[in-house]
Amino acid sequence: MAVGRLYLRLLRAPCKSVAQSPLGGMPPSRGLHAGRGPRRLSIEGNIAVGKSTFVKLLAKTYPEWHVATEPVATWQNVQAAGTQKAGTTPNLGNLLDMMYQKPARWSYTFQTFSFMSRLKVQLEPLPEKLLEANKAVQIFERSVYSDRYIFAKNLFENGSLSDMEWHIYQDWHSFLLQEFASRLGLHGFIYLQATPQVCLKRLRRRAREEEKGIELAYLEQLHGQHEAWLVHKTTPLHSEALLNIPVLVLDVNDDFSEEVTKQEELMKRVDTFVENL
Ligand code: UDP
Ligand code: D5M
Ligand code: MG
Repeated sequence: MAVGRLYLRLLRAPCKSVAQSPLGGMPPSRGLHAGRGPRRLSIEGNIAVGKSTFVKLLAKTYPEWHVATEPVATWQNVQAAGTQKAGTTPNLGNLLDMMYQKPARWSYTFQTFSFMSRLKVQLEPLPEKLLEANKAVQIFERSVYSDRYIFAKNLFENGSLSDMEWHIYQDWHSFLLQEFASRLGLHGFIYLQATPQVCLKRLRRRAREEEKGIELAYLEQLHGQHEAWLVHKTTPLHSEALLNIPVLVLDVNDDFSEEVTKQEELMKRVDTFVENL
């Protein structure tokens, strides 16, 4: 389609913003999927709210979609890259555990590593099956945005990142997001919402070793960050485009891991949301 005609079509589309994105090629905001390329969504939510469970459910319901889980295993087992001395072990340790044990020492390091691993996941080329699909959908468990607007921000506010670290972090984060804008953009967020108490119950049930010391207060802080960013929209963001990305809020306080009726209800909401992107 000629660019002019496409532009006219976009202008006529009801309730859809055509404001020029400050992020260049980043998918523009509010339900504006230009009809080409995959719809890209991130599943957001507190620790242990059920994101991985939800992503698995999506994969089962929509086998044609491409889903990417959070690279937690990479953080739990950091491998040295080719530069280690002969005879030394390539396993550098469990950075997730190190961060929880000594947050002031390892939080900044963790942010650099988690950002890189999320960046790589979000930049991966489209799988073959999506290239051929009519309406392709890509799902990510969390994103480079939650890294910053949930975790890094919270670690700064609770004193685990210094002023200097937070400043430097934001500087390179904004720079890299702009550099990769055309390939990083998302068209929607699905926010799995539950009380910190429910998350704590699920966290204890999962019993991930590194998370044994997590207390309700930390989940309450993270809950507040999610609500501020995705519901109240009071979190200061690096770009307006991000503010306008549509958010589907799903209440998952009731168990959905075994409840077929609840699962069907959630999938229906996702279906409608994705259709309208
Ligand atoms: N879980 C649950 N009910 C739910 C969703 C999840 O009991 O409705 C359990 C799930 O089996 C796991 C824990 O809660 O033991 C955390 O879920 P998950 O790993 O999916 O959470 P994430 O940290 O990825 O958000
Ligand atoms: O999240 C996986 C685990 O990793 C959980 O303990 C939170 C932690 N996590 C994820 N991203 C970050 C950042 N950027 N900083 C600090 N901690 C982080 P789960 O919710 O279980 O999928
Ligand atoms: Mg998970």
